Amino acid sequence: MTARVPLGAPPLRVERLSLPESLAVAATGQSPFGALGYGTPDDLAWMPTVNARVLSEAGAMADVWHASEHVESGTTGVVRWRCDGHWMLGAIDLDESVEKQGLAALAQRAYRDLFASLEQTGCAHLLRVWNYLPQINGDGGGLERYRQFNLGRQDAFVEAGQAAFEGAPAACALGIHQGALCIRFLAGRVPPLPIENPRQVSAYRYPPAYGPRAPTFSRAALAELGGGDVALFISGTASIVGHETVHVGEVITQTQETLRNLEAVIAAANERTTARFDLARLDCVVYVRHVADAPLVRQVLEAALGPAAYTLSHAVYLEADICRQDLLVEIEAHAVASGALHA
Ligand code: 3EB
Repeated sequence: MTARVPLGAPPLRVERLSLPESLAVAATGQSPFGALGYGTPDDLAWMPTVNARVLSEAGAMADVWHASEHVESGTTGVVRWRCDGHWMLGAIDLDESVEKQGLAALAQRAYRDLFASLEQTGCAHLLRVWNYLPQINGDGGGLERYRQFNLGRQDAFVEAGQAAFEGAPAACALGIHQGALCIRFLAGRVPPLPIENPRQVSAYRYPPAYGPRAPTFSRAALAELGGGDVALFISGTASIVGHETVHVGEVITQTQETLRNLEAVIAAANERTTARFDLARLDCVVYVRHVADAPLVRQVLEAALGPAAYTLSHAVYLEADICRQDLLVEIEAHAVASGALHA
């Protein structure tokens, strides 16, 4: 028996589907709670999309979330959200050419509204955040745009009284070539359990060499979903040991190091739950800076996991810039397994 998810809360479920499968789910009339689309059309209100080129053969994909059938949608400032009273999915798209604000100020405004939307819906706890920034490695007037983003994001967390260090949500931050500043998030009524990676310095403790403000995220988070299930949300994971990039310029060894980091995060998570998570059973998104590297990354995954691994057949490959100029690949993931969090 799980006691932490409030009584009466519908269990949250997720499935990774092709675009046609996702549209078929929606066509049954039982409109899904919400989805995060990869390379999907940008006109589906329930499926905010990530504006990055899909490199995997299956083409456009979506992570479709299901909760109760009573989904309310609304807006809070710049946030569009869907909420069933227990779980919430939110999306922000801010076009910098329209907003005429620097990226730090824009990020701060986006996160201010994000926290206001959590308050409005009562889903006070962030389970996972996905950040997509146009030209992430570009110069934003003397400071790299990712570093500007980190400034505004941390300011907003501190201003809202949200955990900006220990207890920060699981997240990723990737660069898209063009489009709006996009933030997507999943929230619930129960705080998740943050997980760090013993091989890496916590990102919120990165030294100032990486920018005036540290990135605001935990390496992973565990959350009970109801129905006896636990979710593991693994943040963007790359070839970083301690706080330093390793294997600069080498996509194959960067991928191998990334897998070691994923293993370490999964092992740390497994210590905190009766659920069993496994590198070979993840829904991954693999971001590659250079399209030509995608087959090499795939070969490393296949060699490490075996050709029949679930992780391999369910991975979505996207072309994206990684937040550090010297990183060529980043992998994020989620998984759901039956179990409970340790008391
Ligand atoms: C790293 O480990 C790689 O700024 O939200 C990974 C996940 C990274 C999330 C973020 C950045 C973020 O530092 C970059």
